[in-house]
Amino acid sequence: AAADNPYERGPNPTESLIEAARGPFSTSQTTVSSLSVTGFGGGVIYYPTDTSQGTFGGIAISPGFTASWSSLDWLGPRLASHGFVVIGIETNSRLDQPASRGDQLLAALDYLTQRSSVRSRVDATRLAVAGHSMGGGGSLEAAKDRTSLKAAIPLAPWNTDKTWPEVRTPTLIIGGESDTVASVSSHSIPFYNSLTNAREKAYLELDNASHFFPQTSNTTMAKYMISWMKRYIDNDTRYEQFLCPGPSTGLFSDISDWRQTCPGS
Ligand code: 9J3
Ligand code: ZN
Repeated sequence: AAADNPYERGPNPTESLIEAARGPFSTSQTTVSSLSVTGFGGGVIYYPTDTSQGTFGGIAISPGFTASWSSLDWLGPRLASHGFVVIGIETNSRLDQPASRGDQLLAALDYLTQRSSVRSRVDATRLAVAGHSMGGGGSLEAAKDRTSLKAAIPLAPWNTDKTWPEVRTPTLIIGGESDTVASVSSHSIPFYNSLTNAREKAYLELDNASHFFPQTSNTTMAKYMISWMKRYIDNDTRYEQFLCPGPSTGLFSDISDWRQTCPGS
């Protein structure tokens, strides 16, 4: 019950709740001009309109190489409607590399919690990062640099650095089985294997998915992102049922691989 966990938000989860196009919270959004911030390129903030339940955790998300936030923007309301304040960022340059994207994700979280118009809605102690491709590589960089982050979700991550023992943050890597830009054999899987000090980790591989799976609405990706963010930003153990044991990977699944360190094991 909420009495046991002050960060719990929303009803008891069901499979249909986490698969739905929207979660239980109504959301609004506000654009952040690049001219009003430093350290990243502006973006869009999505937030629950409800102010009656206390603060929400915060999530910063980076697009990939040459892409803008609009490439991922379906994720803004999808995640915010489950009770998170989400900032989807523009990078300073669309050519920025993963280490820079990591720094920009952290600058965006600092902006969100310290200066943004919604700062009073965000709990600055419960923050997370995600991103696509070089933005996914950037989310590993951000977690390495700021071990207080509660969750990280690299999506089809790309990075020349293959080893991430410095990361402590619970990290869910989502890869596409048929990705030829950031192949899972050279990126997601070595990254997952190298997360030897992450408090928890999981690897979700989407069957036959290309590098660009995060750029269109994807129910499987969304339901595990929501579950991971709820479990580790909100410490909401009601979501553990979707993560441990994880999904099946059989003939009729759209998941080709699932690996994890089950919470508590
Ligand atoms: O952000 C990405 O899509 C990275 C993949 C890539 O284009 O790497 C080649 C330099
Ligand atoms: Zn397959």
